[in-house]
Amino acid sequence: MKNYHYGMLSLALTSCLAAHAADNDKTSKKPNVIFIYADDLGYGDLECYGAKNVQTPNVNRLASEGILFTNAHATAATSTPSRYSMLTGEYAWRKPGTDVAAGNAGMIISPGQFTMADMFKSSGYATAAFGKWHLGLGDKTAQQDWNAPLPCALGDLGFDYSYIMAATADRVPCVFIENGKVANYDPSAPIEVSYERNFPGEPTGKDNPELLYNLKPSHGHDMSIINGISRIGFMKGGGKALWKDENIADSITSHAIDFIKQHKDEPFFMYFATNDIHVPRFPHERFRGKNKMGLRGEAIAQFDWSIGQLLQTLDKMGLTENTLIIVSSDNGPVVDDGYDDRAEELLNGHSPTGPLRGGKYSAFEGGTRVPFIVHWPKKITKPQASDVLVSQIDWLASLAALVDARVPRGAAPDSYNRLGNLLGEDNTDRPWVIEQASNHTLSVRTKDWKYIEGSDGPKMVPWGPKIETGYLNTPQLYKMDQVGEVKNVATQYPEKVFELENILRKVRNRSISIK
Ligand code: NG6
Ligand code: CA
Repeated sequence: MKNYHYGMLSLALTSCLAAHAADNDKTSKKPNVIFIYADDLGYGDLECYGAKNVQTPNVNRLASEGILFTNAHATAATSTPSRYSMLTGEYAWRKPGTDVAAGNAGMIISPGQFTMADMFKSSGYATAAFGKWHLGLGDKTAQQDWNAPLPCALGDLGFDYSYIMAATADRVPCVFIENGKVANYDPSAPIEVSYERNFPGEPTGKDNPELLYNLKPSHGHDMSIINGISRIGFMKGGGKALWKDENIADSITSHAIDFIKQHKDEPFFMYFATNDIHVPRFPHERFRGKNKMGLRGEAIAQFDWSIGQLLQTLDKMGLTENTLIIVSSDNGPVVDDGYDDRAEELLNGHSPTGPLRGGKYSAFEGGTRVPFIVHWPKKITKPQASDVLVSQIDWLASLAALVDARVPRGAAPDSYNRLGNLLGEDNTDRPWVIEQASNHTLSVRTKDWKYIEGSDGPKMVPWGPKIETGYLNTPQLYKMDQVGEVKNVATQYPEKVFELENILRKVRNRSISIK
């Protein structure tokens, strides 16, 4: 009896100790990290940021359990430079060839560069990328053979696994690339791609508008037709490897879920870059007719659904607690970006930028101030909204600090460890943030001011989208205690203009640093 009792006690004790050890193990275990990187999602496009015409319950959940940032900035107002800077920690404007890339651009990040994925990998993480890439593939622009493994791809940049779109959904090739090879390759339909000339006999949106049964262009986008939608660039073949736009979110999401399941027992880093809500907006049937903003609203709902799927998977596997999730966007929003999807007429009072001026492409805040949410239940226990000034350029150095990774000397030169900001433990503003507009005009944003350097360029985006560029041939200065750039006060505060100009000059020539 006695023995039995002792036995029970010791059994209970051992299992208690074991549980404790497991607990310790769990607490010391590195968090999984998931970047959910939306495309063209504006500061005002999510319900938790004030959107009224669309429900985003899954992002709302992340915001209400984590930190919702109201003064967070992408580094550029278009995709390629923004992604380049975020993934390498180097401002894209330092490196030629980082503007919006064609679908047959060669790899823009060179294999020798240190990337976010290298950083996580060096710290023992399994790493993967899903969805929109838009940073080039293969070693030479326009020379890729899409029918064979590409000589360099994401595996050379630190990603163990990748299932991506070469560029954007509005650019050919319209196939997924899995680990550097066309996924679901169809040998009966060899793939050819050109951004210069069409292939004989292939229809285009321009010459064969009767074949555009899914979406018609409003400007540009009148070249090869895939899935009843014309694109930028020419492509031939593809066969069963060609994507269907309505299934893109499902494909990306299901591959990401598989990756989570496969790596549930080791720390993983996942770059989950959605196609939503970039054009062509063509979400799955099950989202149709459910939003009064039409396709653009439905694409936002689909974006939120993808997040819900990831969360459900993490919840089911007991991984949510120790997974750090970041939700953000590569640049600000645009309404008509080249397809006749009625986005403009159906806004129904919705403002994609919220109260901000400008939008995608623009030097104004709407171009680069984006939604930003950090969720990590184990560490962030006090949900909050934070107006601390932060930039995506710092993600690399900050997360390196979190996972104890060493960044090689000279790598990620513009990225600073601001981990305290991201976790809500330090609300000191970044002293300045640099933003790049689509014509390379740079701005310096501080907590209180915004300086936009003088530049050539029209007042409005000249090719279709109705967006103020923020360009002026003299320097502009705005007080940021008013939301959005209200009044240019450059002539009233010449010393302030000088001070911010000076910061920009020093950042350019790398003679300034911050803590
Ligand atoms: C523009 C495209 C636009 C979009 C953008 C890149 C035209 C007329 N417009 O050139 O539709 O693709 O490039 O967007 O072609 S981004 O979000 O990937 O930067
Ligand atoms: Ca974008």
